[in-house]
Formats: sequence, C-alpha cells, structure tokens
Amino acid sequence: MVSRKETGRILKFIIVLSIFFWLPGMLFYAAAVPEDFEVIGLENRENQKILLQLYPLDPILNDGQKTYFLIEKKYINELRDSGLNFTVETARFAPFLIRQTLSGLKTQGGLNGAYHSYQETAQELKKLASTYPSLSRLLIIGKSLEQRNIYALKISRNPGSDEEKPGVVFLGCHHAREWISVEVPLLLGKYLLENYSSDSRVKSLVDSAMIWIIPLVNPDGLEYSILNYRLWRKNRRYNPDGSYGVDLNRNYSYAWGYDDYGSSPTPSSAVFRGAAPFSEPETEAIRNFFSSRRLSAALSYHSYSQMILYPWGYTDQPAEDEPLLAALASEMAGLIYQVNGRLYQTGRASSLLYVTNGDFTDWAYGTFRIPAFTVELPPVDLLEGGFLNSEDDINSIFLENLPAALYLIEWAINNHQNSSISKEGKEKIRLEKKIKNVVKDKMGAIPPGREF
Ligand code: 0X9
Ligand code: ZN
Repeated sequence: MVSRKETGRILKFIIVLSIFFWLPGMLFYAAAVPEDFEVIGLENRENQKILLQLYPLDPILNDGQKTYFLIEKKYINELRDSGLNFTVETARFAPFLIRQTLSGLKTQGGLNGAYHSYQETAQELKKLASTYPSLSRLLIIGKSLEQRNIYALKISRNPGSDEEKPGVVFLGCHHAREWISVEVPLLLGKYLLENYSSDSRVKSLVDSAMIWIIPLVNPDGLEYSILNYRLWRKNRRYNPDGSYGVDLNRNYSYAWGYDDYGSSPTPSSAVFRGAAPFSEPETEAIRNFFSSRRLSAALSYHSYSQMILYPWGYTDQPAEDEPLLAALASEMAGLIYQVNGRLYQTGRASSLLYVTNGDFTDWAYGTFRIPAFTVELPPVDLLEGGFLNSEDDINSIFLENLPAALYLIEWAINNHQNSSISKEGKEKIRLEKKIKNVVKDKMGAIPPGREF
C-alpha cells in the first residue's frame, strides 16, 4: 500500500512535471507564428521593394544581412517558382520571439512586463480620474469588437463642463504590436495630473486647454498580441474568408481605398482596409468622438522609426497647410532631440515613410483641417528591435516626447481663435522662419522609407 506521505509526494511530482511541460508550451503559444503563416528570410541586397508590392509580406525583423517577413503559406510555392532566393525560417523564429519577448521583461507584470494590458490601462485611467476628480474625467467613447471599452481621459481645469477651450488629442495603439504607443500618451496624462499643482507650465496648459488621452484604440488587438502572437497588428475582426483583422489605420474615411498602395482590399493582408470606411467599431468610436466636439490638434503615436509625419499620406502631393504642418513637426523634433539626442525625421507621411490611404491623420486633417501628426516612436529600424522595445526604455521614450506634446498643446492654446488653420497665413510665415533646427540638417543623410 502506498502511504499518505508517498501519495503526497507523487502528487507533488505530477504537479511539478505538468508545470514543467505546460509552461514552455504556453510561452511557445504566446509567441508562435500563426498557423497559416511562414517566416521567410531574404537577403537585404534582394530588391525587396518590388516584392512588397507583389505579395502581402509583413516585415518583422532585420538582422543586418537578412530581413524576415511573415507571409501566408499559400504564397510560398509561387515565390519559389518565381526563382526568388529565400529561406523558410519559421521553426527558428518561434524561439527567437520567445527570447525577444522575455528579455527585458520582468515577470511580476505578467507576459507584457511593465507594459500595460487592456485591464492595466483601464485600471490606471480609473485611478487617475479618481485621484484627480477636479482635473479629469474618464469617458467610454465606444466599444471594441470584443466588447472592450475604448477610453478617453479628459484633462482640464473644469472637466465636468464642456468648455470653449482648444482640445488636443493624443492617441495610442492603433496597431496592436506597438506597445510603446500605449505608454507614451498614458504617461503624458499621468504627468499632467501629477504635476499640475507643482509646475506652473503644466498648470497653465491644463487651465487653458482640454487635453484628451486615448491610449488604447485597439484593445482587442493588444490583448491578442500579449496572449497569442506578439507581432499582431490589426484588430480582431473575423473576415468572410476566414482570416482575421482590419488595419484600423487604413479604415478612416478620408481617401479610403484611393488606391492599393499601402492599403489592401484583401482581408488576410496586414494592411486590410476593411469592407468600408469606419466599418470597425474602434474607428467609429474615434469618428464619433471627433464629430461631437471641436478639436484643435491631434497626435497619434505609433512605432517604430523615429519620425514625425504629417498629411498627406494618400498622395505624394503637399497638403494645403504643409508649411505650418512642417514647421510644427520640425519644432517638435527639435524639442525631442534636445532631451536624449535622438533624431526623429520629419516629413510628409507619403514621402518620408510610404504611401497609404485611410489613415487617422489624413482623416483628422482632411475632415477638420486641424494639424494631425503620426509620431513613430523609437527604435529607428528593425535592426534595433523594431516593435520589441525593452521595458527599460519606456520612461526615456516618454520623457523625450514630453516637451513636444506640451508644445503642441501650447500651440493650440495660442492659436485657438483661428480654428481653421488655412486662415493662419501670418502664423505660418512666423513659424517657417523659426525652422532652423539641428535635426533637419543632420537628417539629410538618412535615406527615407521603410515598409509598414
Ligand atoms: O502604416 C502605418 O499605419 C503607420 N506606420 S506603422 O509602422 N506604425 O504601421 C504610418 C502611417 C503614416 N501614414 C502614411 N505613411 N501614409
Ligand atoms: Zn502603427
């Protein structure tokens, strides 16, 4: 007969054994490449640009020699038949992702370390709103497909009343895998509230403006990126062809589906624009939010590239207000540079990065004629880690972006009278003259352009 003590020991052994098998399984699951996809490696000297126009490739890493792309399995044979020299790296990639995901992450914060999940973001926003009730209000501006809340934190001297002050909006996480883009607007909100009573500049900004923080536009995607597949980009729409996801930054109505450059009608593409403009509840929430109030400026955080981009994105033509947009972007890049010496290039989204249509900034500028920017946060390229920032970098990335955010709020306050920017001829000229920043000169050497 087996004694009680022995039964206990056997049980313990079974539990330890099952954890031993279960844990790596979970990690693999959390980081594995999706079933219908392969990762292929392509020498950097190959002409990848042409290939990207022909196939829905999603670049995820560059190791200096090769760039690695996610691609649906169904295209592999076609690629091989075309004579292209590539290697299938899927097996090697899963453990790589596990390493990348876990290095620099501390376990106490769960799989996403110091980064905020949906629940953690909600908790932080609720905490801020309840700690500073005279300076903030938390609104639910819509729900995601999977019924998660989309939050907007209003920061203002009289948050309960609808004031006649300029509204400035900071958004994050249109794209699930860009975790750092949640942290920067969230930390901005926290900073403004925590420093209101001790910092006279913060006080005057919060007294004179309505600052809106919408740190998590794509909560379903973020959760999927944390729990299932780190490099997920889109929302979690179940498409008619069995694939998942609409790229929320292709789903806005301005020039939606203008052409197939950078946005795609194919549901399985990483840049699928959706069945119609605002087909997704997440973008619809942003539309309703903007339509029901007068706003003066908007800044949408993404990663990676270290860039400040302004409209247009859908065409290579300049926006009517390009001198002003360029001046504001240069001013912000200059302020960022002063903090850690990091260069953020500035430019028209279509020329500096790539052409796409249906993005947030084209819509915000095109519809409301307000300055609207995409800030591509660090790192600068796939070689530096792409979407996988270490949690240790969160604070320095926030701190370097802080003066630029404060500057934009200040600009909105000073220009509140002329809410339509096309009337601001004088201001344009004044700002144009002010562009003398170091950044512009230094940036001449950096070749523009990368893939999404
Ligand atoms: O592709 C995007 O939506 C943004 N880049 S990201 O790598 N974060 O996905 C850039 C959008 C800027 N707009 C245009 N380039 N048109
Ligand atoms: Zn993005």
